Amino acid sequence: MLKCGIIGLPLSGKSTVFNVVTRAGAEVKAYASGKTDPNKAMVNVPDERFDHLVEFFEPKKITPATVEFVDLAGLSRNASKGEGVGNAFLSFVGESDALVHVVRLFENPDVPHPEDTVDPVRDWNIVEMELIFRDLAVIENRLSRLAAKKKNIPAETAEKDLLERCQTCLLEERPLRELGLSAEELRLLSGFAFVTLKPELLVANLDETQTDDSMPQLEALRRLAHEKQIRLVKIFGKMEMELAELPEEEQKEFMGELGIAESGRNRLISEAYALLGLISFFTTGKDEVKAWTLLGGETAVDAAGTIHSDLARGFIRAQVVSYVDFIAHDRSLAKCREKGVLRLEGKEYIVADGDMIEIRFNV
Ligand SMILES: Nc1nc2c(ncn2[C@@H]2O[C@H](COP(=O)(O)OP(=O)(O)OP(=O)(O)O)[C@@H](O)[C@H]2O)c(=O)[nH]1
Ligand SMILES: [Mg+2]
Repeated sequence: MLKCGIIGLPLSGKSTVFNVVTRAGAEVKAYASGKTDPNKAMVNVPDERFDHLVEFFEPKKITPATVEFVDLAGLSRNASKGEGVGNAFLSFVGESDALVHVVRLFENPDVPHPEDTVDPVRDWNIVEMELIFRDLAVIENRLSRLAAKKKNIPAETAEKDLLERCQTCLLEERPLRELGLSAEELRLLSGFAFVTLKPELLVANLDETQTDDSMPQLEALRRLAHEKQIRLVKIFGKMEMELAELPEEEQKEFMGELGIAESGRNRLISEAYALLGLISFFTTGKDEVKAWTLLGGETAVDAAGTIHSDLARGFIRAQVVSYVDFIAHDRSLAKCREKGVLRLEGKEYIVADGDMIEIRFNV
């Protein structure tokens, strides 16, 4: 199961954002909770195509794609040195596939700021440095073990070279994701669970009164996001959390009044899904309409294996039509076949986002 870990300084609004996304109703306090066991919840990935297919097929069962969100304790300065919730926190970060980094823009005299003032760029840097320190410590540990050996085998020498490159990058205060490592190098490093390799989404947590899109702190954050090539999402945390607790109808009404087109919830989930490089394919029918998740670049046989290992083992062909073509041809498979947009693909076919797939197999 894919996991998005929500990180940030204490009292930046992480649990609030978690509630916006998951509607799980996690506890939100005006003082740092310092708890180490994270809140977790699964969410359905919003997808209009999926909704449309459900409407059309009217299946007995509906199974949307899901992602898990994990709300972690606040990471403070010196966490990598074991202060605060330190190590427990960092091990949870290591288990996440992607990071949702919440920074505080909201002013709220009732909620203290661990650094006393609101300064999102500074806060982002504090957390980022802690993540860098964590990865550096892992590397130093491994390098000293390798150095302690009398003789390194060739694989260890290669590992050492790669780790030293990573170390240099981190010492320049750059995250490992900026190093542009090859798939092979990433595979070699996968056991270390480096946290600065994880894709990151930046969430600016605003108070509902901060509607000025050009406020200096938001601009500064935008520049940072641009420079670091991180996606930035704005959230009116407290207000959207309250909104998320209302029934769907009332939410729409409120959003209309506030001039928000898409809820922060939907935006955040979709962004996180895209951040993870995930795509969806669909299986459809009267029994069930289901959205399945693949990594971009995976093949028809991977798709088959996601559904059931038997389908991968006995794979013959995949019958594929894209959602867009299906809609364009009156939602008729017969018409799609006639026009040649319904295809039979082999094992190596790279699945595209929105493909509707039926696996032909024989076991
Ligand atoms: N005014 C305002 N207050 C907010 C906003 N977001 C969060 N808060 C308040 O800030 C306090 C902390 O919010 P949480 O979501 O618990 O923050 P957290 O980052 O999870 O805190 P820890 O888990 O203790 O590190 C709560 O009292 C929230 O109501 C916001 O957008 N506007
Ligand atoms: Mg919290």
